[in-house]
Amino acid sequence: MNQVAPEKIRNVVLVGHGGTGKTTLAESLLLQSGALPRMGRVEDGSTVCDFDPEEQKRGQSLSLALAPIEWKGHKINLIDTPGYADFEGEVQAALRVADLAVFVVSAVEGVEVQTQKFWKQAAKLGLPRMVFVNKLDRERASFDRTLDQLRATFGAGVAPLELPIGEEHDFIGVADLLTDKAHLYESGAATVGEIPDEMEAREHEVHDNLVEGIVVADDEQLERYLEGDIPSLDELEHTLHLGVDDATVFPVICGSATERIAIDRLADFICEIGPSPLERPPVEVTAGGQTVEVRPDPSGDPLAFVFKTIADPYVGQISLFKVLSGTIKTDENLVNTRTGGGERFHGIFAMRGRDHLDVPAVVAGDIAAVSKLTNTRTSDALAPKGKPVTVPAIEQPEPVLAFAIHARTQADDDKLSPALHRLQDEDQALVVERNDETKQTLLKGMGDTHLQITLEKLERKFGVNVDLEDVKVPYRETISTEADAEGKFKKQSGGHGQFGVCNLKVAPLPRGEGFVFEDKVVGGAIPRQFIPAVEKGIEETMTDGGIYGFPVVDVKVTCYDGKYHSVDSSEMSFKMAGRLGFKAGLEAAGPVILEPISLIEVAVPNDLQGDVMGDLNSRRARVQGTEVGDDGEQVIIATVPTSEIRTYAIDLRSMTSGRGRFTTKFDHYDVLPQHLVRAAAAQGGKKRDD
Ligand SMILES: Nc1nc2c(ncn2[C@@H]2O[C@H](COP(=O)(O)OP(=O)(O)OP(=O)(O)O)[C@@H](O)[C@H]2O)c(=O)[nH]1
Ligand SMILES: [Mg+2]
Repeated sequence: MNQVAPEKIRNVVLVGHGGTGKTTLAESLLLQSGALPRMGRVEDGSTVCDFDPEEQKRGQSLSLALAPIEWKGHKINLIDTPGYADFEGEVQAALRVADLAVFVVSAVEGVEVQTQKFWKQAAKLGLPRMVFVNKLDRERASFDRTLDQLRATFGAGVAPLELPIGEEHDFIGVADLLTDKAHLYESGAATVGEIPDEMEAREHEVHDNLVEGIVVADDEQLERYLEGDIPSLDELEHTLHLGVDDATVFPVICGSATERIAIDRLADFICEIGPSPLERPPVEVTAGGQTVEVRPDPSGDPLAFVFKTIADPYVGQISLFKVLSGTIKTDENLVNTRTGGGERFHGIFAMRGRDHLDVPAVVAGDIAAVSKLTNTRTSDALAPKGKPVTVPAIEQPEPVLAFAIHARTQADDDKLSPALHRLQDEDQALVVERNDETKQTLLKGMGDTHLQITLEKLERKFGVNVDLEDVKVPYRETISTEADAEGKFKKQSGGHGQFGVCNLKVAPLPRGEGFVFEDKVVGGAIPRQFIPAVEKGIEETMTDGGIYGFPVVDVKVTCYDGKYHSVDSSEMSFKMAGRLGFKAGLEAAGPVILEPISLIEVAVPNDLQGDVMGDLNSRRARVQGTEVGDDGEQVIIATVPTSEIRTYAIDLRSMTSGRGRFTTKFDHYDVLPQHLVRAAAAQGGKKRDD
């Protein structure tokens, strides 16, 4: 792969809803640029970018993939991304290192949910955007309908640069609205000619709209235009280029990835109107407590930012990085600014799908890969010794779904934790948590597909088999009334016996007050040194579990009397007496189960508010109120039992076809309604005949 100067680099992320044709478009661009002998197909798993077995099996992308191409003296670093909601983390990473986002939209389905979400994320980063309307060869494809949706969803900046010639089976090419020329295609090869007569009127009308749309971005040009002096093609392209750069103009072009129509034009537009890394605002990093700006200067201090980590079963760890400054050569020695540890760039290479293409060096603004860094992970920065800088980490979406996993065999268990670490290295959206209270290992992620694939990778890449369990609810228990109880521990069957008796009063405490122990023993009924043992026995029982087997909370225990034996009493006997007395006290004081209650905020479009509210009510939720969200959607705020929302991520997605999102956090504990006690108690493992 040839090295080019930063001004000739284009870092382009292909982004959009699942199935719009991003991977196929990357494939088509690779073929068009001569990087491939023939086109692979998603359906048979033969594309460059979907190289993971899980991707091939499903016919969908699951993680970002690189596909660099050389085009007319430029290097276009294509970054293919997954469109499915579970893999948003991958899109976030790609958006961080791209300089241009090409939104792939299907001319059949139009603007879909994920496309809108990713657009907002790109807008938040101020990233230049353009749209490729794909699948115009398909039945029911409509460019006009799609363009209307684009304008309605993304606003006035949407500027069509082309019109399709023909549609559905008759789709044969595009009309360029700037040059007024027709580009007709046969197996990817274009012939340029005049606009077909039947299109001329429409083409001229849209051409004029486009020119107007462009000149408004430049006062001098607008003035001349109003005086009838039409700017030249170069001037228009330059103004368009500026509008794209500052993310105010969003060009729309069109084609078909599978029919290879207008793919060359996409590559041309990327090079001609897309920004190079030099045209993007400098990256803000922190150095010595100061915020400093870093520009992609090839002669500057080397600075690499790792945006993706791959756990390759053969090569080991591969780190994908963007050079933010300087030039990085093979065998470069840099320092990981998070760990302070040295890292040597043994062999750097360009990654195209799973293939490694040797590169001698990587200049500022470019993207490449390196294997076997010892202790570097995604979002780490590497800089020269003594020049520590911190680059803002890639934001990761909060996990919304948890699976509880259990290693199938001891052998699996031995391998489980290191394997999970490796998977977390390559998948920032995956969270592994050990819940000491429910004694479960939880895998947390963005959805059921995300977690299912994690399990498949555990097995395929690391040979670890696990079984799924229900995620246990961290119930607690407490008491509802006061009661007196006696704990008697007596073992006097020859030899050193055990004897201890304590009399306890148990009483409920307000929620959240925990545990209070009161010593009201008088007259040495229990020798002073044994009273802490009573308290200890009670505390152990509270941790180990009460009547239902759940941790006990919010209880006051008063020890007010007891009996002891001068020989047989010991700390042990009074600890046991404390345990027994406390258990009996709980039993007599109206034990109740406390269930965790979460605070949930659900953001949904107005038209779905009723359904979502109704569904929340059916989950025993208490709606606190609603407010209007940042994007004008309705945000429902409610408290809801945590047990009722264990699969809410899946349920909300199907209820709202992916248009809803939610966040939750623990809020408080509340008494579990009686009719649910039996089911909950089954989890605690202790039955009580209520
Ligand atoms: N007719 C037609 N089909 C297309 C075109 N582009 C892609 N497809 C088909 O659309 C389906 C999805 O294509 P992909 O390339 O996997 O789409 P994607 O956007 O990468 O999907 P995700 O990876 O799931 O986000 C495949 O069956 C492709 O063959 C096109 O221009 N015309
Ligand atoms: Mg794909």
